[in-house]
Amino acid sequence: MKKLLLTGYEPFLKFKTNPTQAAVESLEGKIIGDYKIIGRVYPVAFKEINSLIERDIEAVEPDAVVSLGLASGISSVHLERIAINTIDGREDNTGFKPNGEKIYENGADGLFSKLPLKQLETALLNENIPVNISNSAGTYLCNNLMYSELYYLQHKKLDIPAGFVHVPPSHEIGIAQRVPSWPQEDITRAVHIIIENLQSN
Ligand code: PCA
Repeated sequence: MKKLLLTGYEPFLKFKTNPTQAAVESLEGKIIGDYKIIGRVYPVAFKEINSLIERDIEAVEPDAVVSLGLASGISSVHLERIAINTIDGREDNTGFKPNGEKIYENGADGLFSKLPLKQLETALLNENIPVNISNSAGTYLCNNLMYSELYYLQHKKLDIPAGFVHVPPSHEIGIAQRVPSWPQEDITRAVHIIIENLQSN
């Protein structure tokens, strides 16, 4: 049985929950399509994230990696196309505030997703899930994780589907922050559909 490493994030900044944590926890251990799901929930910590994803790829030896993050303000699933070699923005959960540093000194400016984005977009639309292919994963932890994941796989010559998906807030956050939100079950269902449709195009 193939293994899929599914990662989410813990709550951060003003968000008291993170729908990606709930999605990972509910899909962990399940068999979806070709894959057994191995779930991990990461801390929102710049100084830890590179070694966490490297450690987990090494330990799990996944056949695919799907990483998830919350993006407040979006109202569709965002299939991220590219990660860029920089970190910037608000402070993380340890109090560290990035300031435009590179993630890897000698890394490429950008690394493209290794998920079949067009195929996933079609699959989600067919299931009536609003979705867009996004051309920026930002400069915060999610972009950092996407970049370091793709960098590590490239470095190890591991040619497997891998990439990043941003999801909208769940209603809990939507109500507290007055931002567009989705039911948690739709967010989890979108992730399920993505995994079911990962088979190479
Ligand atoms: N979203 C943030 C970091 C953690 C999360 O779930 C981001 O988009 O960078």
